[in-house]
Amino acid sequence: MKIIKAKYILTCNDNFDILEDSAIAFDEHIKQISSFDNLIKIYPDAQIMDFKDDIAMPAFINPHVHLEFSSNVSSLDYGDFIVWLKSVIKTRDNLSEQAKNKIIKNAITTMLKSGISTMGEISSFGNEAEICADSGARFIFFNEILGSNSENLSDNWDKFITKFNNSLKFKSDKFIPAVSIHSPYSTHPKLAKRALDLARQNNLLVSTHFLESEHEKRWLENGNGEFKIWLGNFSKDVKPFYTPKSFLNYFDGIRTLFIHCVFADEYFEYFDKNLHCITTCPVSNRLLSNKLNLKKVFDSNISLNIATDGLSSNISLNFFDELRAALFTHSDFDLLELSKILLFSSTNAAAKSLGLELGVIKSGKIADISIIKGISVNSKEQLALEILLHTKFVKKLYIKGNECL
Ligand code: MCF
Ligand code: FE
Repeated sequence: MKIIKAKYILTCNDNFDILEDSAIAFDEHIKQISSFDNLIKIYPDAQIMDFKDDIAMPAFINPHVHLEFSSNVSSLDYGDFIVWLKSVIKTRDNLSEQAKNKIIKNAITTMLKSGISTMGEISSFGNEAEICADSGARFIFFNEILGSNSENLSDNWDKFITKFNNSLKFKSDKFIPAVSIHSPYSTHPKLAKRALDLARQNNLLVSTHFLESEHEKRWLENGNGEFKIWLGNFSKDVKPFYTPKSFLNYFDGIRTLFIHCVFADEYFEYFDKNLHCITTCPVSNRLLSNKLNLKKVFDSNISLNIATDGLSSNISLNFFDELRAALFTHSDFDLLELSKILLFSSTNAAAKSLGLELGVIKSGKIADISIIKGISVNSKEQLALEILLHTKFVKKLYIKGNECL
């Protein structure tokens, strides 16, 4: 048993309660939250972690990253989604070839140091599974499927299922194999259906990029625009596989993370509010398209979480960098309110959407806890904001009760 003594505990519970001068008793799970004096009476043999000047909070969840792109610095072109996509197609084999073990391990370490315990890895090639499984972090390992050419469907399926079966070898409570349908413009309905049936039968989590750019919206709604011109280079008489609505129907009954959704406002009403959530990647969205309509997400009662995306469309995998970007991006929100929303979305809400028993400092939850260097504030109301403004790295990170930094 361990006891953390802290100046503040950000519980990230539904009321966003902040406790003062309290302590947390935990092993793999959180056992009890009470005064330090009380807890040492109940657990006299516990190991004491004295962070009396610091802040304890649930570790972050970064549900969407592409580690295979971690070697990118400036090889990809930004400012327009299609321009970016063309540069990805040209360089993605090279980039993934350069993303040697060391680069991927460094990327994971950056994330851990910024207080992320749980990472959603989108895997295009599958070679990083073992590194992820051995990293100490908790991984949802989303095996990506894509392919639009109806003549290559069985090749694309074989690639996916080989990757998926390989990921099953590492399966544990901290390495959870899952499925990623790349996007409606890149994944043939036959592939999507087959992969989603697999997800349904095995209760797997699913992730998909959805309505990330205006080009994608135009393509799915009207079958024209830049996507038509670009896809027309590969085959003639190209037509969209789905409308936005028919694409959403494929995810019926499946716990799914819809990534980006920058141009999806008018389709929010068709999301399953219990099973479907939106993952926003503020930096990536700025580089490739636009910002998410956050107000509309909340008005539609859709659960939100926040992710870095990969270094394919970001300059940092540090979660505090991403949260600060979110804070400055969504300037139509009250500053203090948004600070709380961002911390809540990256812990409690994200855990719920992934079906994980963590993300809240509450007895019974898995002990994924980070310690943040104490900040003097005039009022507790300012604490969430000041944490976002001043933190780059956490002081300590516990995953499933074990110190991993
Ligand atoms: O999330 C960003 C932007 N949207 C779509 N895809 C990707 C992102 N970062 C990397 N990707 C990958 C994706 O997984 O780029 C490829 C896919 O493998 C594009 S399609 C060949
Ligand atoms: Fe992505």
